[in-house]
Amino acid sequence: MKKEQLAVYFIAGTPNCRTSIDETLQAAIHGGITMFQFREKGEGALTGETKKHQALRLQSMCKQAGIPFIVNDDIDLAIEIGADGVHIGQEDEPASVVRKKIKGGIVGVSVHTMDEFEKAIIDGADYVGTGPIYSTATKTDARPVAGTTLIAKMKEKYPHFPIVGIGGITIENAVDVMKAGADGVSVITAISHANKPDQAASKLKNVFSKTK
Ligand code: 3NM
Repeated sequence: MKKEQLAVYFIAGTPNCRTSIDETLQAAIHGGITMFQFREKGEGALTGETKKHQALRLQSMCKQAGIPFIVNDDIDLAIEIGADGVHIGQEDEPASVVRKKIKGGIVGVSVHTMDEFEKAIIDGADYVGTGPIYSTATKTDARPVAGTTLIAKMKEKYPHFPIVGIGGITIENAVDVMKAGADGVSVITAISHANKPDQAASKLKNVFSKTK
């Protein structure tokens, strides 16, 4: 994958969206997001065939737009529908195992310490997401707020490895995440709860363009 694809990385599942997830993603694509992750979690989350059909609709929108479609956690679904990749956390199967299953696809890993970061690199991750950078209400089991210090340290040691910040990122604070060295920002609320998700995505893209 190219680092530039992390610039504006939108994540969503149906419970995160105020209107339909299809409309929200279409608007976000229109606004210029560079990558999308289907993260179907929480109260009211779809399962089974309904989840699969939702995934297929979103995948097709991403394909048309030429942006990677990533599935959160559900490796079997990702393989079944031929997603561009998966994103896993520390509680999921080890990245080394997922790397083998997903073959040439993108493997993203959530990391919270330098040790987890270095292990993800060794295990064959293509990028890491680190957070929560700021306070977030979206992930109930999020770790303590980390700020941007870890991103800066990670970039100092591995300047070329793709890193995206996540957690509580907004149009206003995205600039600090980019300046700390992140290759992009991952957001749920900043786009999915925006009155105009297309404008929110486009503003985040502008922050990226001005800092990189
Ligand atoms: N992972 P929002 S924080 C999915 O810290 C996720 O690893 C996090 O949502 C981590 O942009 C988070 O609404 C939630 O804050 C991000």
